[in-house]
Amino acid sequence: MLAVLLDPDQCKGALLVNIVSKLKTLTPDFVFVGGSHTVTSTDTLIEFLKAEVDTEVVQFPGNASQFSPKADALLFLSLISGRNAEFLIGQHVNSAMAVKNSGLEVIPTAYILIEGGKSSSVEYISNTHPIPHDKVAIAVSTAVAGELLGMKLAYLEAGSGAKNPVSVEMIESVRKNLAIPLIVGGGIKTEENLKAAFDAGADIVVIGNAFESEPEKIERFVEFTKAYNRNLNEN
Ligand code: 1GP
Repeated sequence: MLAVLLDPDQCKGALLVNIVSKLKTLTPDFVFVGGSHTVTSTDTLIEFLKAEVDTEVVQFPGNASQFSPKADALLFLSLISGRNAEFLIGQHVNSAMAVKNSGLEVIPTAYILIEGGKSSSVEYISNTHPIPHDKVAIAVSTAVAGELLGMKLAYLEAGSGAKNPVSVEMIESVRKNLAIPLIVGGGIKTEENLKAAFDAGADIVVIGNAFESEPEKIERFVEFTKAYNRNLNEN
């Protein structure tokens, strides 16, 4: 499946209007909303998306202040590659009652940051170290720990705008050791990157930057994902 990521800090004005006009007719599987740096509610953006597009809107928040009860679901992310309590449990406590009272679908997510060839906003803002790109066994143990803790999704994140996406070897090994669905994102720019992530076992691929710089790619990537699924079903 394909998720189009809208970062409220990057995706606004004419760019937002352009992307939303495409999302009205194209149907990716999800629209994710969130960013590392935003410190306000995403209410207005989510309200706008819900009014304009048919795709499910899933929050992918960088902190508690981004929470909006207006989305369809919330990835309740715990940054388990890091050792900063604020992003393991602190932000969760801050938003817990608002999240619970909203009645929203909440998906506990093992969020795992992988080194992507350049320093990422997540790394800087969360003040955590990513798992080195080639340390597959550490990524596997981290994801399995998340699953054992009861998390319902694992997310391998190379960081927005990463130079190198998460490696095929790492995706394959994590996939092999997990029963829960696997999300992969960060630095995926081409159909080849997308195919490699799907082939390696990603259930959902998240793309932000590539669509912000070339919104016309959305159509190609949505079509590519549909064709990939048709192929899977036929074979
Ligand atoms: C970032 O995984 C997402 O959180 C998407 O990354 O912006 O590099 O596509 P890109």
